[in-house]
Amino acid sequence: MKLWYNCHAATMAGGAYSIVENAALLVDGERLHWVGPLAELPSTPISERHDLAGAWVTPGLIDCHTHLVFGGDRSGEFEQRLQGVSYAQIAAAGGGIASSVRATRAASEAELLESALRRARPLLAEGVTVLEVKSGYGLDLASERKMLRVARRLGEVLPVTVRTTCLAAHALPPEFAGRPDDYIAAICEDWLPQLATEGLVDAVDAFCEHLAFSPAQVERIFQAATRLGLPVKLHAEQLSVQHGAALAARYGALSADHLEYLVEEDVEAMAEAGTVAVLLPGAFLTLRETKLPPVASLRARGVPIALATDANPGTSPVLSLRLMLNLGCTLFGLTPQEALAGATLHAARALGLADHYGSLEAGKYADFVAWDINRPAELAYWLGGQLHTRIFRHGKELAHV
Ligand code: DI6
Ligand code: FE
Repeated sequence: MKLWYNCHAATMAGGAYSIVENAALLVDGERLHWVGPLAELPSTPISERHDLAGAWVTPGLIDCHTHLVFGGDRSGEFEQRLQGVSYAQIAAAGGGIASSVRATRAASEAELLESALRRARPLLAEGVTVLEVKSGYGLDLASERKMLRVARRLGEVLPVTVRTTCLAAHALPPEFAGRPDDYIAAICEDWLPQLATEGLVDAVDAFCEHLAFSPAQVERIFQAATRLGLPVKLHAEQLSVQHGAALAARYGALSADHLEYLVEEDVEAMAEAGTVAVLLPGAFLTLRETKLPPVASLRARGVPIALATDANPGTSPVLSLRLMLNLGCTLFGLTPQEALAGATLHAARALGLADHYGSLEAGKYADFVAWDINRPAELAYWLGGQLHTRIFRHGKELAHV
């Protein structure tokens, strides 16, 4: 048994933000054996003792919504939008998601891995130990497979747990122009069963929006996922009311994400289903959206709220989850405590990993970060920069990433 002591811990134990001052952690191999006040340390043989010098310890951060794997570069679109060209105009001119699809199809697996590694490393360096990665810039079977394989490789090359999500229903590819229902059929009948058999899919997502797929089309995707025993999640209510969140809740979705246009009755559906609300302030900021997600109702009805980067080349070029803690507070009105729970405890639940990750509790993986800060609120307070940290994953300290 290894002991970490001389620290305070934001444990998230018992399903909510919670702290232990003058804490200690006992680690048995890859898992936490005990976490509590040092004064109550159980007597057990200890092989190593580590002094954390008064640090605050949190669970490893969890980024539960990213599109980290993609080819190409859309920083030129950023400049166009600054000149007043709209996201829709850029898309109509062949840019937007279609531009990432062309570049992703043209890139080799090695090239995609190399660029994804460059984007993942800064996330890991600030304490992310679990990362979700979506497909959705391939939009043909071979290219979706390529993206998901690269996502899996990220988890082999880097010290991070990766969950893969198939988002083939992200946009309509040119091959299916004018035939969205045929495209949905290809995903449901052909692609998903194959990709699932190949072990490449941990969950299934779709983009439910007037400029993407309708609730009826999304429902077919959800039915196919359910037949394959795969959990679902949804890009819902990002730009308009589609009642995607209620549809997701009906299918017991792990999460509904974005939610700026979420309506009251659908908050209730999410609460009843236990579906996590994943808020993405990076996309909100980048699109200069003004409609706020209904945080007060989510809170009032006890819907767990997670925060994630939505790292993607179009609407959220975000490489810092800790910055999302700040924006979750400043833009959406979360408290720093809610923000931290959102990037640990509730993010784990949004990935179906709550039994193993997201809090400092006996039996879970010993993924934790020791921060050189005075109060946990500092994690949401600083914009950017790199706080001094020691990062531990599965019981072992990471030298560097
Ligand atoms: N919502 C978004 O904001 C991104 N995808 C989605 O479903 C946009 C992705 C892009 O522009 O590349
Ligand atoms: Fe997204």
